[in-house]
Amino acid sequence: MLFERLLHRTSRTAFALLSKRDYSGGRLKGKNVLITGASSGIGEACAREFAKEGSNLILAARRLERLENLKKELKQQYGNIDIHTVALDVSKKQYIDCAVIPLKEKIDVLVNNAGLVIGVDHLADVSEEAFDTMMDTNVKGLVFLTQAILPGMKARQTGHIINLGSVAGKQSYPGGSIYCASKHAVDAISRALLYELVNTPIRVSQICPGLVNTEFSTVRFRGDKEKADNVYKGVEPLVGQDIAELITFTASRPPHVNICDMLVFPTQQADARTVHRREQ
Ligand code: NDP
Ligand code: 8X3
Repeated sequence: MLFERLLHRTSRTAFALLSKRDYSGGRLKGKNVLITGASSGIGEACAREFAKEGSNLILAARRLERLENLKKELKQQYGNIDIHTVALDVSKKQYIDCAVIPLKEKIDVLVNNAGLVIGVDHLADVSEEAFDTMMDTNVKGLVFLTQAILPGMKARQTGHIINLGSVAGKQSYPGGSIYCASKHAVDAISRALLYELVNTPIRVSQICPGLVNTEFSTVRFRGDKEKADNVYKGVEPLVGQDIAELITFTASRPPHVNICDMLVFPTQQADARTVHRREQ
């Protein structure tokens, strides 16, 4: 009995220690982190994870009210960090040019996360509007924002750019031509940047998730929640926090370590089209 109680207490202590594991080594404390698309999903989860690590946050998205609510919540939880919010549509270059991005010259980590997919139309039927929206957001937005932030990183000879790629940037599938093209572009841009910055201390990483249950599919199906939920039926998808933890892990490696490219699936996914689903 005594032995059992001792064992129980020891395993509880071990669990408590494990759950407090500090993989970041405190390296993110006080860093200025700009996250685009922080009003939902992966971006919002990133805000929570970086806040937990003591980073200062600059949160950008179109839905300012959501950012303000998130800021309020995180400020209550972690009073000692600075949090700024920016209403920003990354698909409009003129908005990026004239947006007041707090600490623009002092961004340590840029998480280029804002992105979307519209529809599952085959190429022949893709509207020009959907085409433009995906390219302007996922590719041009990422490029223009990087162009706005990179000079400050170069001047300070420090920084980390973390781009949200996708399995769709490694592999195309029917009904995803333009989205896949946009994420293949993110893949190409991330790699080119890696070469261009190899002689600097600035790091470039790409995180490429498979199925993550966020508002992503609801946006894809233009608000049709039932169709969106079907995407995750019979499988346990990733959630925003799973990716956010990998992003903070990536950002918190020592300066000589760069995780360049990370492909992340739920365990029951093997590629963009191969997903093992339980019988319903
Ligand atoms: P969500 O739809 O939950 O979040 C998307 C975020 O992007 C929102 O905060 C949205 O904010 C923002 N956003 C969209 N358009 C713009 C714009 N023009 N300007 C500024 N912000 C914008 O989806 P996820 O969190 O899943 O997506 C985040 C990233 O992860 C995307 O790049 C996506 O391609 C990628 N990804 C997602 C996967 C998934 O399965 N969910 C898998 C692989 C990659 P707002 O509407 O307020 O502007
Ligand atoms: C999102 C993953 O498979 O819907 O980038 O394209 S997928």
